[in-house]
Amino acid sequence: MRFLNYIAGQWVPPHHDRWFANINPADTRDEIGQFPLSDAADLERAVRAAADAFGQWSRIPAPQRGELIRRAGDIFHRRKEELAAIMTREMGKPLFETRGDIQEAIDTAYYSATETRRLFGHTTPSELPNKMNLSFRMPIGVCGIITAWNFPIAVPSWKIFPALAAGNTIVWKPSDDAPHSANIFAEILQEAGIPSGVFNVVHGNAEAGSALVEHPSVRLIAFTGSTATGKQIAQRCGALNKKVSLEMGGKNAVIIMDDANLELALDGVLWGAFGTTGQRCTATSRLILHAPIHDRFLEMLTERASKLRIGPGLDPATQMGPVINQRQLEKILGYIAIGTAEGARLITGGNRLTRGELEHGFFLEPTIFADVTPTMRIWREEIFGPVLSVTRADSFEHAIALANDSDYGLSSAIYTGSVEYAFAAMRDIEAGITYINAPTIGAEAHMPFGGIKNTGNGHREGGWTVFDIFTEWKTVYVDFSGRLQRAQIDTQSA
Ligand code: UN1
Repeated sequence: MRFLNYIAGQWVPPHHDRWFANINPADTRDEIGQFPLSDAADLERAVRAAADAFGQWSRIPAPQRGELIRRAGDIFHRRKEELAAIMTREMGKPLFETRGDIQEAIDTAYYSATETRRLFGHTTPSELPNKMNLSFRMPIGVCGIITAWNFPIAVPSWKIFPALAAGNTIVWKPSDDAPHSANIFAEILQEAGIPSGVFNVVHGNAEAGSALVEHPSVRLIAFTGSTATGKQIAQRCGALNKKVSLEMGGKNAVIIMDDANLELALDGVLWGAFGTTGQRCTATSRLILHAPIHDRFLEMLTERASKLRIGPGLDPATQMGPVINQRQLEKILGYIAIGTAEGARLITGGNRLTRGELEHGFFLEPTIFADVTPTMRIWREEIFGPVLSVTRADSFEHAIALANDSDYGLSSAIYTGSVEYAFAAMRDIEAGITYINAPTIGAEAHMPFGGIKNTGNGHREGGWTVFDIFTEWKTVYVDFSGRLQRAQIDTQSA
């Protein structure tokens, strides 16, 4: 079956007759369909449609745009089960997780819809008499959105709904590992009544992504994906003077102190490290254990990790699904070999799973390395798979130093019973997000989301802060004095 691009409210084939296959990672014999391998000509059509739609869309009163976004949230709610199955089939995570992914988009839709009645600006006193100062948010224009496959609906929704709420139009290049979900997104926005051309989907690989970045009418790029790709995009956007917002990699640490509730910490580490098969930018990939509990916790963790039920995400008994594709499977196995060669101690997992039906998918064992040191590559580099690197800390200060010994800074967590440790960690951990007695995953739609160091470039999606990405400020001075008033000059002190 062939799926199409969504441009100017129409479903259209790619300009050149080129297609790519979308495969179920749990069973590679199952092809979901062929999707357009679009090029610059397809992008040209989509960007033109978005540019043409901008004038009218941006002038619709924001609360009316919000009403359409709210409707989209309702339709996501109605189609949740159907869409969860589509997502699981194309990207592998279990159904309970894909349902959560859609819920995050529903939450974001409702949040963005209500924000259209705020979008607050500031008014300030003027330094001159009979003059008024105000400021408000303006939309930017055509926004280019490029996203990853691990949250095929939630993460795009973090960008799409606020961008629309603010009055922008969109061209979205979704991941070629989760294109079917993107088409459902388009169907839902169409049904919700988002006018033709306001929202466009163009499928493809890096060629399509780069045509989007390069297009002169695209004023902003919002990207979620790898740090390597994000940096390349940022360089191009720098050269072209485009606004760019980047959500990139993570190497998120959990600290467990000796006064922690270890059962609680155990559940949190398992969920953080092996939820979504470790394929989250917020996944727990480093574990720092306070020396007095190190051996005991490692034992508890190994036992539970080795019992996780691995299988196809469509099977309700499955706790951890496959990884996304062959390339990623090989990359993760490569890191496991690197960890062993670097001298880390492999305490569980490490292998591909091929028993029975699993041989047709990209299944890996949950893998844990102990005695990892901060110079090792498995400590420093984002693996994006079910691999956890564990180390030992002699003290709280040592634990914080280890957590901060990273080139990334997205999420982090500490498990402790002590107010002193908790508050010191909130202050001292270098990361955009810190959880106290909770795992590194679990961001909510209405709070800022993003990270420091190699994770981001200073922007925050989610919550009110996302509007700093998708708007520009207009400052307005209204002088009703009827005469020339000179700021700074007429107000000089003697
Ligand atoms: C991502 O991995 O790109 O907090 C986003 C979480 C999710 C979002 C993850 N709500 O893990």
